[in-house]
Amino acid sequence: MSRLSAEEVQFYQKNGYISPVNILSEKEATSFHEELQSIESKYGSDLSGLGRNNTHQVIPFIDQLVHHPKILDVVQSIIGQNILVAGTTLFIKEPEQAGFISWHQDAKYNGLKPYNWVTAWLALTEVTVENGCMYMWPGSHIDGEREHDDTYGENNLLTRGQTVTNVPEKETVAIELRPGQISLHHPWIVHGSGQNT
Ligand SMILES: O=C(O)CCC(=O)C(=O)O
Repeated sequence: MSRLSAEEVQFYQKNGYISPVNILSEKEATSFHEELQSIESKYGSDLSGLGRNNTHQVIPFIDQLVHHPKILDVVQSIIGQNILVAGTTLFIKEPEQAGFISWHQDAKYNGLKPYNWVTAWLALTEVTVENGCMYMWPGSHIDGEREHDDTYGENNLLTRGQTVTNVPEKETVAIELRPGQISLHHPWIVHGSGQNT
């Protein structure tokens, strides 16, 4: 059983995220990363665009990961035991690419209602400020929906470059992870991520 503690659940409810949570060993995460790379080389090109979405439906090890008992235990601590995997995305930031993700709220555009869901991100490699980790604005989920401007930024990895303006960047927290750790975030938390420098 690897449920979150009462303090961790309270932290999530207050701040809109919890991180890091240990799931896999670094060795296990690295071996999953190697498997992903071998799939990319077998098919002759890197996974890109829509090819990074819902890969749990076609890649057995990702299907195994979305049903990983430790991840399900942690998710259960937040939303209860009736769990449906609504989708998966691989956020791969190659060093030579300038992609970033502007400040946004997931619930604003992904269409899932009611807002009793949670996003869990698992790091297969080290995730740092330098290689484009996420940043969370603690407590920003409390007021619900915020206005977004569609910026269609050239290097913005969001489809419309949807952006919340006036985010107090000094209050935001970098979500750095070791391979095998996850972060979880609330549908209404304002968050974004930098590029891999
Ligand atoms: O992993 C990232 O870089 C960004 C993920 C994100 O913004 C999201 O979960 O909505």
